[in-house]
Formats: sequence, structure tokens, C-alpha cells
Amino acid sequence: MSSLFPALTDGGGPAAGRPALRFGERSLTYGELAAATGPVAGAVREARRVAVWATPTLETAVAVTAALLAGVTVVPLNPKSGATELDHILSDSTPDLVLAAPGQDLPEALAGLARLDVDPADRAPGTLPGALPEGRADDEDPALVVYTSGTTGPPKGAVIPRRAIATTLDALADAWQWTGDDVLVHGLPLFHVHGLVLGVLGPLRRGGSVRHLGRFTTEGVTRELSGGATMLFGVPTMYHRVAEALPTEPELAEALAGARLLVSGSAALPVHDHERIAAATGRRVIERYGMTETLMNTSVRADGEARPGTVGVPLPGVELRLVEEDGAPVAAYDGETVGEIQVRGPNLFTEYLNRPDATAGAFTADGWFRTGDMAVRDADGYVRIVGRKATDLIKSGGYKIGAGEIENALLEHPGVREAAVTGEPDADLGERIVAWVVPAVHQNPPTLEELAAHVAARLAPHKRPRVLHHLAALPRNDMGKIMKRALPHD
Ligand code: MCA
Ligand code: AMP
Repeated sequence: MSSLFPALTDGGGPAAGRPALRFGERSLTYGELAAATGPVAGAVREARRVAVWATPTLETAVAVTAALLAGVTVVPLNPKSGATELDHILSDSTPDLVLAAPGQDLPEALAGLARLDVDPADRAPGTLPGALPEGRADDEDPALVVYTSGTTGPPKGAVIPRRAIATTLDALADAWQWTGDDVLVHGLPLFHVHGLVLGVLGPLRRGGSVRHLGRFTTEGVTRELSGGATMLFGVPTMYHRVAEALPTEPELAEALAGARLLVSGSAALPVHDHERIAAATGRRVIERYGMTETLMNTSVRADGEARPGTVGVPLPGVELRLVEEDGAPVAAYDGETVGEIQVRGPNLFTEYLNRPDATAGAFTADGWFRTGDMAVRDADGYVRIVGRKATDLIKSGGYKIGAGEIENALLEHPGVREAAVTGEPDADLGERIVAWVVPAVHQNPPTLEELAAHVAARLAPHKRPRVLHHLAALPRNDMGKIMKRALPHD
């Protein structure tokens, strides 16, 4: 078995005094991180799977690192999960323990689960980088189960093996010339691949450091990039907010201009925002394309050309093809012929937990993963994503959200007789969630605030509708299926 964190487990890693993690005022060097993970790794060693209450804190980073060092699978939980979503994730993933910060209030759904407090100040004396024991895990063993939405039904748990994490991070190191000298800054949530795998495990695998903003602000970006950070990761909504702030925050432009690498992902970065940032800073944002199930597939390389609107070229080890509806490869990579992206390689997940049907449906017979993303490819290999096969998947703020799960939640509201959910373009969020509702009582229709609070409490706040339309009836075809394209958009 090879180590996920050679900087923590192998001799010759970074010096014990080198910074590893910083969250606000609190930080850990590699020596301190090794010492802080020791007791946690020891305490979870016998577990099969642990949940982590993934607040954007030092505790989460220590908890996940320690569990992975012990060879134990981690299920990161969105700390804003609503009751329905949390119940589903817990009953599906059956963790043995939940790891959380001392004093952290946990919801009722977690009351029956054994809890381990993770205190980064609790250190095993004398533990230094190089002295941590390796876990018992093999490369193919699961590292993470990350829940991701489909078009219908509750989210599925993507089982991500240790091998995929190591592969994707090393491929990004190659593409981005990412080294232990880099200091990453970001404000991404730690319960998804972007913030957790790329944003925390990435720096630790390189022996470099990460400074987490706690919550994304342009002031935080300015402060860190002008104070030694070299790389910025963000979703397009964050870069949109950067582009909006640039005219009034000259120090932000200066800070961005000094960065080594600005990287965007999780959704398409609008060309307008890309160009506004380039004009104000002289720097081009690099886009990379990934998915919970595949980790990273393509990227613009640090030494390549950052063409607005493209996600670059396949990463080392990733096979990528575009296929027609019938599965045949498209006739030409000419920058015009659209096909679905399929990928194959060591970066892929192994399965959806407890969902052999969904797993089988996601792969072709010869092992290609069907991404559902539609793209064209230029003659020189650059991939340009043009859309998505499923209209019932919405990307809002970089979060993937299934229309079906919101419709089901809306239907549980007593004021709702029928419901349909769509996504519509939004300059800030990429897409915003729109609810179309037939009220149970026409004289007393539910308000947007009521329905947003209802969905936020059941699922998560980012899944709440932002726009509400009341209708007398939903347009349906002869089979009774809702015809979303016939909804009367403005
Ligand atoms: C508002 N709020 C509410 C309600 N209304 N809470 C409860 N009930 C309500 N009715 C709260 C929200 O919780 C939030 O609190 C605050 O009000 C503002 O809400 P919102 O506008 O939704 O948040 P935002 O600040 O505008 O969020 C924008 C964001 C966020 C920061 C860009 O969308 C974000 O963090 N996105 C990252 C998504 C991501 O990491 N995706 C990666 C998955 P509070 O502010 O306290 O939270 S994709 C992936 O991993 C693949 C592999 C890839 O390619 O990367
Ligand atoms: P998730 O399921 O949340 O992991 O989101 C994965 C999806 O995000 C992909 O299937 C794409 O649709 C989208 N995505 C990720 N990165 C990019 C990007 N750079 N450009 C366009 N779409 C992206």
C-alpha cells in the first residue's frame, strides 16, 4: 500500500515546523498535525466507516486526515443538512462513529451514534512526521463516501477509493506544477470533493499548506494572496463575486495579479467573468473539469493556454472520449461536433453505495463512465463543455442539485398539491432553483419564504427554491408526465 500523505508518514517529508493547515487564527504545522492525528487515528482504528461533521474548521481537516491515516472510510456530512437528507445519508452509509469538534451541537438524527470529539490541541507527545503508523488500507479500499444528487430520488453515495485520490492529486500536481512550496487559499465547503479532496488533501499530499477562509469573502482572498498564498481555488460564483468587486477593490486586483495560479471548477466559468478578471489583473483563471464520481478529468495546464470557455485537456492517466447517443465515438474532434463525455482511468470511483443498479447504469460494458456532460473537443485536444444531458440536474453555486429531490420535499408541504422544479440562468449562482407549484388551496397559496424554509430544513439551504410560480395546473403529456419545457418561463 502506498501512503496518501507521504509528508506525514514517510521519512524525509517536510520539516516538522512547516505550516500545514490554517483556519482563521488557528493553525497546525506538519509536526503538530502528525501529533494531533495520532490520538484520533488510534481511536477510530477499529471502525469500518466514520462520519465527519464537516464544518469549515481545523477539526474537520484533522478528523478526515486522521481517519484516512488509520485506513478508515470517511463520510463527510454537510453541517447544514436538513433532517430528511441526514436520515438518508446515515441509514445508507451506517457509520460507526461521528467525529465532531468538542462542544459542537449535533442534530437529533445523530443522537444514536457514538461520538468522538476531535480536539486539535490534544496531541500525542513526541509524534513527528515520519513517525505515524500506516493504516491497514489497500489502494483499492474506500477512502470517502461522498453524497451526490441524481435527477430523481435521494443523493447517492459515491465510493471513492484511496487510489483515485492519490491519482487525481498527482495528476493535478503535474498539470499545475503544484508543489510543497505552494500555499493554497480557498473558502470552499469541506463535504464535497472540491473543497475537501483538492482543497485540503491536495496541499497535505504535496507537503504544502492551505489557508481556509472559513467563509468566502473577497477581503479574505486579498489578505491571503497578498500575505504569501500562491494559489486560489473557487467555484464560478466566487470568481463572479471577485469580478464584481474588482472595480472597487484595487488591492484585490493586485493580490490576484501576484498569485501563481487561479483555478475555477465545479461549474462553467462564464466567459464574461473570465474576461473581466483578465482585464483587471492581467491573469487568466485556469478551469478544470471534474465530478464527484470521477474526481478530476481535464484541466488547463499551468504551462498551457487558458482559453476562456474551455476546461483544458485530459489529465495524465485519464482517457476521455465524446460519444453519440448510440454510444459510437463522435466522427470528429473539430470544435463543433457535440457528444457526451465518457471517461476511464484510475481517477474513477468504484461504485454507488448500496446501489448496484445505478452503478451498472453509470458505466459502459468496457468500463467507460458516462458523465452526462455534453462537449465538443478542439483539434488540439481542448475540451469545451456545452451543456448537460439531464435537464433535471441543476448546478447552483457549484452545488449539484436534483430537481426530483426538491419536488419530493415540496410535495410534503401541506400547501402544495403538485410541484415541478427547474433551473434558470443566474449571473451569480450560474443557475437558480425555480419552483412551479399548484397550491392545495388556491385562495391561500404557500409563499416563497415558507417553501424555501421547508426545503432548507429537510434537505439543505442551498437546495431551497429562489423563485416561486403558482400555476392552476402543470403542463402534462398524454402519459401524465410533466412537460417542463412547456412551463411558461418569462
Ligand atoms: C438563506 N439562508 C438560509 C435560508 N436562506 N438558511 C436556511 N433557510 C433559508 N431559507 C442562508 C444560507 O444557508 C447561507 O448561510 C446564507 O443564508 C446565504 O445563502 P446563499 O445565498 O445560498 O449562500 P451564498 O453565500 O450565496 O453561497 C454561495 C457560495 C456557495 C459561497 C458560492 O454556493 C458555495 O459555497 N458553493 C460551493 C459549492 C461546492 O463546493 N461545490 C463543489 C461540488 P451561510 O452563508 O452561513 O452558509 S462539485 C465537486 O466537488 C466536483 C468534483 C468539482 O468539479 O468540483
Ligand atoms: P458534482 O456532481 O457536484 O461533483 O458536479 C459535477 C459536475 O459539475 C460535472 O458533471 C459538470 O457538469 C460540472 N462541472 C465541474 N467542473 C466544471 C467546469 N469546469 N465547467 C463546466 N462544468 C463543470
